[in-house]
Amino acid sequence: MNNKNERLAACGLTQQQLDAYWMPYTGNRDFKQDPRIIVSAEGNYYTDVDGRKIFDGLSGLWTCGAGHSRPEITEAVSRQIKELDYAPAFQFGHPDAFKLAHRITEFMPEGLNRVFFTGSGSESVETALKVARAYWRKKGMASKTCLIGRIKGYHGVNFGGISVGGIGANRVLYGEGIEASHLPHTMLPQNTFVKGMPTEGAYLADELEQLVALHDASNIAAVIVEPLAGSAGVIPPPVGYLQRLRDICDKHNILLIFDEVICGFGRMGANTGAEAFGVVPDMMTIAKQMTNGAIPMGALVARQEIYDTFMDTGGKDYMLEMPHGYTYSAHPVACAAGLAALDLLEKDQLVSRVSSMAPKLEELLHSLKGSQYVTDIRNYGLAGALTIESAPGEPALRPYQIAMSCWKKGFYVRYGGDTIQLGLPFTVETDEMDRLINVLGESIAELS
Ligand code: PXG
Ligand code: PLP
Repeated sequence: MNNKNERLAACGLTQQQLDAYWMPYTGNRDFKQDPRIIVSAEGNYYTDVDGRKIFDGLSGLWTCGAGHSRPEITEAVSRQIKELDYAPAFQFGHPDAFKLAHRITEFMPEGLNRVFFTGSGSESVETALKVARAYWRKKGMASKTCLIGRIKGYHGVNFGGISVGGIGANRVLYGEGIEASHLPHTMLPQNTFVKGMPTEGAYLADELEQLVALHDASNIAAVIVEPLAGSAGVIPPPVGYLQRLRDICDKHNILLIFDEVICGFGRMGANTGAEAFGVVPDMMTIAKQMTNGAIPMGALVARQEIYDTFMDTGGKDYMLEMPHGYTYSAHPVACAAGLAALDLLEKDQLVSRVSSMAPKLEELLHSLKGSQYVTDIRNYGLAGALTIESAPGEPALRPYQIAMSCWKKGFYVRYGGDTIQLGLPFTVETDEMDRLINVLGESIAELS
């Protein structure tokens, strides 16, 4: 169907309905001229309103690694919604919340064993930043408030997250945020086209010493980084970099937070980015893959000592130790989805499947080196990205054109900034990767 009105009619939509929806992170005007409407999904494929099967090259939005509509998850969700559709999260609990919290601690690196539930990655980040400040206050060090992020970091869209975030486009419209400083990013010119982790660049972590010299450690609460930067275009950490950040944080009594909303739950070929890169943070934010994307959910996972600090200084037992929480924290249906998603990850051994398929993605993706406008290629686990040389004055144009061409050819890939991003389903087959990379190559070749 090339005609927009035919397509709307086929899914029973009117122009007014199309207009009513203010779409997130979308070129609304472009979309509404030529809507891309998905009506169902199964395994590694979507079906669009034209009845076309489309390969899911980003696992949703980095959410659905186990593939779509897995019966184990949909059945757990339907069972739960029939039995317990909602339970208040404040002052009351339901069994699955405790079970999921415990399952998550088993999945985490040793030491991260207290789980605070949220409804999304953005909420997890706000929770982490608030806990970091409150932790130091509880310890009698109330001046430790400054938060340090990193250039190119993505930490969701709320005010704390965009303040520590380092993607200019996500900040400029919104005015003043909260007190934050930024480490430099780790994309060195000499690391272009490096496969996996670059060997050069650990020294960039030493910039944290400069920020400590500037602000003084007595004023710094925490450093937050994605172990591998996802949204900015899959930037793996240089070898030794995260370890060096860990060491400097320890030296100066600064909390280290890993934002693992993309890295967590298998994408790196290990349970977490922390495990893949061998560095354990003090707190970790998770979301997305946690429920295989089926129901919105996120969490903050903290070291016990952080939790205990709140418990030990919380006044009378019936008083709140931390006035913070969301209406949908530990939503019973989300908890059921979370438990089923973890079961599935383990039953199908999907984490080790990621590490066994990763070399193939690396080989195929890097075969695009030499294609016109491709100025860098990066990969780790089942994540990969291309940097595309800007068209004059329009850095986002070519990635958009590439992604739209792929969509027309039956492949969904993500475009953002000057990059094309892939986050393959953990269930991807080699021939699907072959076809995806071929189509990507064709779409790049078509650019004028
Ligand atoms: N932290 C990180 C590291 C993320 O990647 C968030 C926080 C925010 O999560 P919520 O659930 O509030 O969206 C994210 C989300 C992309 C893309 O294509 C990435 C995200 C979201 C949408 C698209 O790179 N990351
Ligand atoms: N705004 C109002 C008026 C509310 O009553 C609440 C929650 O009770 C919120 C915002 C926060 O909503 P949530 O808990 O879903 O983040």
